[in-house]
Parts: sequence; structure tokens; C-alpha cells
Amino acid sequence: EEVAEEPAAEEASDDLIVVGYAQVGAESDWRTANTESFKTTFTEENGYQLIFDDAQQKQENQIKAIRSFIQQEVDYIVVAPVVETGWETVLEEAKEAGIPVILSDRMMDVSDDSLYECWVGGNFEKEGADAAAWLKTYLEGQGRGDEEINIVTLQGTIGASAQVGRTDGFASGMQDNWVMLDKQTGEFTQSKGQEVMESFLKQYPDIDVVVCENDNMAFGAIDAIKAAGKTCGPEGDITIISFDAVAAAFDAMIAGDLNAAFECNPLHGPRVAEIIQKLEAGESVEKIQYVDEAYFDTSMDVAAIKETRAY
Ligand code: GYE
Repeated sequence: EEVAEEPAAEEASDDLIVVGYAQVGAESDWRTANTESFKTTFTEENGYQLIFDDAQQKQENQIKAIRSFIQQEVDYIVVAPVVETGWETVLEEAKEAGIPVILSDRMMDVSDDSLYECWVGGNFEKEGADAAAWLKTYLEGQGRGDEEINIVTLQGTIGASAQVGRTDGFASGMQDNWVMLDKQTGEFTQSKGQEVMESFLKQYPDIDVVVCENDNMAFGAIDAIKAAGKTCGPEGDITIISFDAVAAAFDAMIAGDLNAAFECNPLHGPRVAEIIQKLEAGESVEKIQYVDEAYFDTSMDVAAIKETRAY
């Protein structure tokens, strides 16, 4: 069929479900996989028109995008909120316009949860707690269960639910003999992760463990550690763990640079499509939907596991 260049959106919306996706940005491999998942799911062949917006990690851009979706009278608004707070006003506007809002990936902290239909994403707090539990077992296995262990954390974007959950979850598993020397944000990017790790290494000569709140910051931290003449990974001076478990994290485990990766699944496109189909059919949807997640470390056959992974 023929579609004219300009009025494409309006014409298409006659039979296609129009979805506006307010995406966080393009800060990490995880994010790239998440964007890809939405773009390959919300296609015209599948009955959708996707209006995609990249907010470059700025909440103000996301609010603008949501307002433009409202103006374009989309059928559904999907938001992966950069940070947890500050959404009431724009969600009220969507509600006023009668447009359902679905949250995906990160969570919002709003007083009135009827402002969104539902949320689907990873259990960040559990991921953080799992990482601490893994570290405890790992150190015990090395006979270091009672040693003083110096830890630093490269945090995600401050106020993002992925940051808050992972920080709190890990804190809940801290042992009496573990010392959290410092925590600083690396904004979920490799370059900022490297920068912050460089300054940690200058400030703290005796770091035992680095917790990275995503894989990309771990890649930056590994570069910083090597540049400082130190080593990391299972055979190295510094134990380093991260969240997401993207393909490049498997490469880092295979190379012996990264100890463990705690999975966070980015493939939310089909999950959100399923939610939309249910809402279209007038069915109810579960308000909070956690995705099952695992972890991987170098005691496993990470090369073989990598082959089975979709991101
Ligand atoms: O861990 C990180 C990305 O919100 C779970 O955002 C997501 C996080 C993910 O930048 O890599």
C-alpha cells in the first residue's frame, strides 16, 4: 500500500496502534538492546506505529516527549523514566487526555499509582542483594570471609530506580568486615565509569572490590585498573562485578577481566506489546511485573552461555 510522506502518522493511525516510547537515551549496551527490542516489536507488520524519542538521559526531554505524544494523540505512551520522581504533572496531563501510560524498565515513584497502567522491568533491589550474596560466598571460597574487604561502587544515574535499587540491595547484604570506601555516579556510561574509577584508584590504594551498577561502567573501570598497572578479575588484584550481563560482559568474563555479571533483561518490547494487546482486549493487567533474572560468573562455562544469549 502507498503511504504519503507527510500525513503518514495520521493515516496510519486509522488502523495501526500508535505507541509513543519515551526512551532514556543511548548510554549503554543494555539501552541499545532495549531500543532494538521496541523497534523490532512495534512494527507496521505487527500492527503498530512507533514514535520513538531518545531523551539523552534528561528528564526534561522525556517530559517534552510525553507532551508531544499527548499532542499527537497517540494510543499508548510507554516511558522508561530516567529518574523516579517528578512525574505527577505530566502523567495527569496524559490521564486528562485519556491516554494510558505503561512504564517499562525503570520505575516511577508517584503518590497516585492510578496515573499509570502497569510497570514491567527488572527487580533491581534483588539484583543488588544477589550481588552481595554472591560476593560473600566468593570471598569465603577464597578463605577471605573474615578479612577486611574494601569496596567502591560506581553508581548509575542518581535517582534512577536502577541505581536506587542496586545500591540499596547491595547495602542490605554488606557484611561487618566489609568497608564501603566510596560511592560515586558514573552515569551508566563507560567513559564516566572510567573517569570515576581513575580517581578512586588515586584516592584509595587498597581497593579489593569494585561494584559497577552496569556493565558499561565496568568496561571503563577495567580500562582504568589496567592503566593504573593493576589487574582485575578472578586472577587479579581487584574483584569486579557488574549488572546487565550484555554480550560484552561475557567477553570480559571470558578474557578474565570481569568476575560476575548480574542479569538485567532489556527485551521489554514483546512484554509491553503483550500488555497493550490485553488492554486492547479489555483485559486487566498485573500492576507490577518483574522479569526473572539470573547471574553469571567465571566458574561457569561463560563462552558456551554467551552463545545462547540474545543481547
Ligand atoms: O542497567 C543500564 C542502563 O535501567 C536497567 O539503564 C536499566 C539500566 C541498565 O543504562 O545499563
